[in-house]
Amino acid sequence: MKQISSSEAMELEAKYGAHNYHPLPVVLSKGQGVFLWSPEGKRYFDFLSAYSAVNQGHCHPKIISALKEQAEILTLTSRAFYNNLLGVYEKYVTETFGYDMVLPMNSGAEGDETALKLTRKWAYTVKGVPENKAKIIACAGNFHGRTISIISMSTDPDCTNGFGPFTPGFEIVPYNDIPALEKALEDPNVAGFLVEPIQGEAGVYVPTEGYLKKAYELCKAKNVLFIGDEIQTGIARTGKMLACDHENVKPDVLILGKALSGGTMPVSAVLANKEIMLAIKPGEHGSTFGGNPLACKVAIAALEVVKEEKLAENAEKMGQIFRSELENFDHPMVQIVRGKGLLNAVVVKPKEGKTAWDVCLALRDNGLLAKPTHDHIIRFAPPLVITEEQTRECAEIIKTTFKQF
Ligand code: IF1
Repeated sequence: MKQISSSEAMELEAKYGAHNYHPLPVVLSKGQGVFLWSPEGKRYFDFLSAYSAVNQGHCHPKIISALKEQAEILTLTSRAFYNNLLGVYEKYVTETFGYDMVLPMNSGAEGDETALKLTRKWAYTVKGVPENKAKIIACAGNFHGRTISIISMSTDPDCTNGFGPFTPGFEIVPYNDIPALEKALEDPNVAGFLVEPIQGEAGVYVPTEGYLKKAYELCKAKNVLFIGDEIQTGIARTGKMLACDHENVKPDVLILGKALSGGTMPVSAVLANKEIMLAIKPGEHGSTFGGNPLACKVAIAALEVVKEEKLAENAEKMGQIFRSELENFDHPMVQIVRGKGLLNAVVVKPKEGKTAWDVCLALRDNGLLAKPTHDHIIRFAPPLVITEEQTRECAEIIKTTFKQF
């Protein structure tokens, strides 16, 4: 196929594609490891990692060969029949994260929707909440996906304006606020508490040490399911296999996505123990592609890479280097540096009308790709395969770029 130029690519998207995004003006046509290239051959360090979906690095050879091999054998059977890889994958992923069972889905939003349905079903059939009275508590500033029920929990007008009416049964509490959660848990109809261990979209909002543990204990005391959305924070991103591991919290319901496939295809999963998972009976939930053999093969390879290459340990080490480099950097626009592992962000103070967006444009020109979230926060999240030398080089690029302002 003819290689189109960056400008042609952007023109085509503007003309034929829905305008549901405002991308940074850069076009990518090749990825390998921590690098991305434009059609014109310019190389960039990827500091977004497709929002933590390519933790293993772009086009990881082991994951790609698993994808290619299975693609020529069997890609999809639907769950109307069994296939030879789903059980093997289910055993592998449940043993990896320490749960009895897994319900395989595709996108992260489908993972969250599945967790919400599972929690409600458990509330009615196990906890004994009256039918249609189940409530799920979520946090202000959350991001769990874009479906109508999920945005019904959102406090971000960009996610909700013009999409009503909304699904009932959700209550919002401030994030990182134990007293507020304790009060909300007084309601006997509460079925679950859905939380991101670190709020990614909110701007890498790391809660107070002990928040997750205390929240978990309060849920346990009220027989409420602690639902951990680790779609962005999981799979080694924050320096542990799961961000909840930093506080030794084991969610009753765990939601995974993104890097579960190493960024090759949508693969998500909901993990829980038997007494919760078996609340959903045959025929009550599923999806055409959920648990397809191609996804199973790829997800096993993607998780093996995380373990074999010790990506959690590397994320921990490189994250400390990255934050220390930037914390010692004095610049009027760099207000706060925060994060865990290789999920970090810089809160930018506008200067003479220049904003985080302008900084990201300049970073792009200097060969590093990152994107602002909520106007004034730049998230820095490279693939977890980044080396120490590359980490230091990128910290220099970021500092040099800020010095241009
Ligand atoms: C977009 C944000 C990040 C997620 C968590 C579930 C999902 C996501 C914690 C849903 C997805 C993506 C979606 C993408 C941009 C990106 C994002 F900016 F939207 F909020 F990462 F922070 N739970 N996050 O982060 O997974 O259905 O997308 O597979 O929609 O713009 P998905």
